[in-house]
Amino acid sequence: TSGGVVAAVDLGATSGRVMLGYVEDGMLRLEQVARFPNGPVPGPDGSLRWDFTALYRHIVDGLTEAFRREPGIASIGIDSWAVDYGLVHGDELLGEPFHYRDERTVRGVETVHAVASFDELYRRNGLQFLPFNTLYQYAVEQGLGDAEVALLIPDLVAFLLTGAHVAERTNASTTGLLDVRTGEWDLELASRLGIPASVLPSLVDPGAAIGTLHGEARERIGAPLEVIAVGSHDTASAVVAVPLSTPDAAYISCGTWGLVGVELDEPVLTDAARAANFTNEGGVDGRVRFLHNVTGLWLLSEAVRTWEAEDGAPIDLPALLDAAAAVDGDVPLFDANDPRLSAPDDMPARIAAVLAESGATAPATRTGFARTIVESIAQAFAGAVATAGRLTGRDIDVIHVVGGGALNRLLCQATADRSGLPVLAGPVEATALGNVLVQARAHGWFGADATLERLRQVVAASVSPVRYEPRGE
Ligand code: LFR
Repeated sequence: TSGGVVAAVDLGATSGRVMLGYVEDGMLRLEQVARFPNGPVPGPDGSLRWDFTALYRHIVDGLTEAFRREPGIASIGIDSWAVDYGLVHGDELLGEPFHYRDERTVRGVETVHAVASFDELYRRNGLQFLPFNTLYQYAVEQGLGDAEVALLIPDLVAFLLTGAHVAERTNASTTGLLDVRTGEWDLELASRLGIPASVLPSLVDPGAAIGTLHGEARERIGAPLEVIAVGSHDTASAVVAVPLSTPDAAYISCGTWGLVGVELDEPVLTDAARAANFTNEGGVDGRVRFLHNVTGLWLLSEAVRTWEAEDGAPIDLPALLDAAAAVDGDVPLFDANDPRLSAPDDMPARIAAVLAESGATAPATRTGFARTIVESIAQAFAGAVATAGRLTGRDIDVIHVVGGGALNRLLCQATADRSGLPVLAGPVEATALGNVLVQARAHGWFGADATLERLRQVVAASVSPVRYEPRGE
């Protein structure tokens, strides 16, 4: 077999990375070139934004270093969190992109639902209700009319690098403006919502060539490298790299969020799926990511951030989790998806308030608190896995946990215990691996027409998941 090396830009809500991905003898290996922090920053008007300008600088620096280390790079692929976008006029980005946790979306939901009910939207776009879905953000977007084009974050990076306007399809599926049946823009819905068709770029599929580095990016990075579309929604890339071990396996892509579900060939748009708020997002190769968003490690990282601010010193998270694992007896649980827990700041106080409402008392120690958070996430994971099985008629027999959460042993064990199912944890770097795999396939390194199943064999050959057995009562 053949092989080579590609660069993957992978932007998460708390950090971004540039990686080199090597494919040799049907195996995959990643090397981290750059890692940089990310997170909400206050905008002018008190809004929550992303510091996209800084992110882009880190990306170009990282790619420059990647090319210096590895002049043989065959292409670049970009993925990030979903739904957020930049408005562009000419070469200019009209302001830093809003963070999906900004509260303006509340107004957007009202505006959109006055035109199209959630029931109708679900029939058209198949998406679970999340107040930050792009269409709600567009509804309150002042500058939409002045923009030449609106580009989702990975497409925005690709535009700055190459000059091309595209909308990669897996990520476009999270806007709410893509027809779930045809995979094309729903122009009728867009027009009813006052969204000009001109701001919606042409759709491309993972594996398509987007363009070649141009202008300043080409000068800085040093070569006319090609940018290739990958599953540019990070979750779509992560699902590519889940080494699904049985036909009825479920997955949890666990980072800031826990995306809990199964892969399907066709969307499920039943009343039951809508009521359970399950989403039909677009996957690579036209697959459907039928899943539910559970608030994931956000709860823990925000709590830790608050405690660190109180202490004025960093907290050793692995040590905290080890201590939390040793806590004896039951801890109180709360609903991880309570909307009051989605905004930043004061997470321990927010959780304590939610607990108090149900008559429970928050644990007095940080260790107890950490245990409560992890068990509550695991409980929500187990519930969503059971619901995914019920809604699809599948008898789920194993749960694959990928992403950073795969390193959290307490969470993996608690998920096994609470679901009664074995958990296979890993790969931790699923998102970057999925990004690399789709580029590698486009270069023909796995032979002509390699299927997703073939790509997953490569993952299975390259990483060994850690197995957690459920501990019965
Ligand atoms: C995970 C993720 C989720 C999406 C959320 C917001 O990183 O992409 O799939 O619902 O972030 O974009």
